[in-house]
Amino acid sequence: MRILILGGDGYLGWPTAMRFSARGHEVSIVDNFARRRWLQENSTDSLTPISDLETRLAAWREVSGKQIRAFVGAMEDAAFVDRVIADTKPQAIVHYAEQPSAPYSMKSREAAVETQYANVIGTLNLLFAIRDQVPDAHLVKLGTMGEYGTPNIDIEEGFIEIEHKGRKDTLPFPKLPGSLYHLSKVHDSHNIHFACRIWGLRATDLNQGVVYGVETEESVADERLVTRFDYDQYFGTVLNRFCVQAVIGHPLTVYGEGGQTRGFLNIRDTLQCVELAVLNPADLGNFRVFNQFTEQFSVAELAELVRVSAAQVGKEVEIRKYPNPRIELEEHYYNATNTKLIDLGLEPHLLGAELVHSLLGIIERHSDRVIEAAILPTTTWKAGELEGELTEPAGA
Ligand code: USQ
Repeated sequence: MRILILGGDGYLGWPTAMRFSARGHEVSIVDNFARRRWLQENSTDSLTPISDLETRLAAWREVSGKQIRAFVGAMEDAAFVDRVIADTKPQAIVHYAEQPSAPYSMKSREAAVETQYANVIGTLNLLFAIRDQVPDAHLVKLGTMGEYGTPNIDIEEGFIEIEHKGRKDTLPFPKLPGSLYHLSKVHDSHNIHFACRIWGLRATDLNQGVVYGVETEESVADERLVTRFDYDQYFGTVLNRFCVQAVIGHPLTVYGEGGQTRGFLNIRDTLQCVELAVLNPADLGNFRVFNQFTEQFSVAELAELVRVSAAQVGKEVEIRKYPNPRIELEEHYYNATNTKLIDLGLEPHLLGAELVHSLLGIIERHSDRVIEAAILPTTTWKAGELEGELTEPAGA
């Protein structure tokens, strides 16, 4: 298939590009290196030393004998998006090209606007390009489990059958996102659903949980192929952060009580899920939603897993409760459905001590690169404490 990967230089995009290329698909990628820039602006960097895109592509050619085409530009640039779609005529488009961090989106008004503009306008540009040039193409969009928030009922896969005043319908599942980033994905979902209903496009929204891990089948072949691994307050996800903290002897940063429960998955399973979605496309006019995670854990459970696993390899780790910089429930009901990808054949890599040991080993090799100042949160969710932006005191 001709597959276009948007955000193909990122944490998940780069491994996804290699995965499809290895399997003989014709892969093109788009990126504007925003992720590299955001990290730099926040005086931090990927733990793994990542090559620039040119080196990655050359290394991939050398290792696999296969070619990945690259386009450098921003999804907010409509003319650029149109040109890429015209040039590549994709049959499937995997869209990761968004600002992915909740804390970053809450950092300042500027960062919030940047997040929603890049994510919502970028996706909108893409929808028009698909409508006008490749209306049969299947859009596989990376959404987030965080669109649903933490309601006190079971979370369904995108839609819920409800009975109201004696009548029944199947409607989009209610959304209660916890950050302006997560909200940007809600806006995307609505726009994509609209494009499927009104223009007859086809799309799969992958509502992904929190990803952990770094190695994939393809990335281990050559060190120039490694993907990024972030552990800073903005772009590091919780388990990756805890593992870095364990290696450098920093207390594990549990925010608040640690009862926050989320869906999690291994980076290898992200690739499996995206591949399953691409190979089993939605019908024309259909907007599908898959909940993309394999297991649920609370933050406290993850901290305990890291503590115990680290102890097994001789590392003493302290778990510490920090004041929660976010506004979120710290004890809550959480039960999300995730059967659609399993039905398509997903075989999960489950989380255990072995994976943590392997992550600790990889981190150890690069531990001299850890920038400790980037770990503790400085951005908070609370009104009046948005970094450097609010001029009026709260409530004024
Ligand atoms: N947390 C801690 N300590 C930390 C970091 C996080 O206790 O040092 C807590 C957070 O307060 C939150 C939970 O761990 O309750 C998850 O936080 P996270 O930073 O790992 O994940 P989140 O902000 O939800 O965002 C990440 C990705 C995002 C994706 C989302 C999926 O960055 O792109 O959409 O996971 S989900 O969480 O299902 O919405």
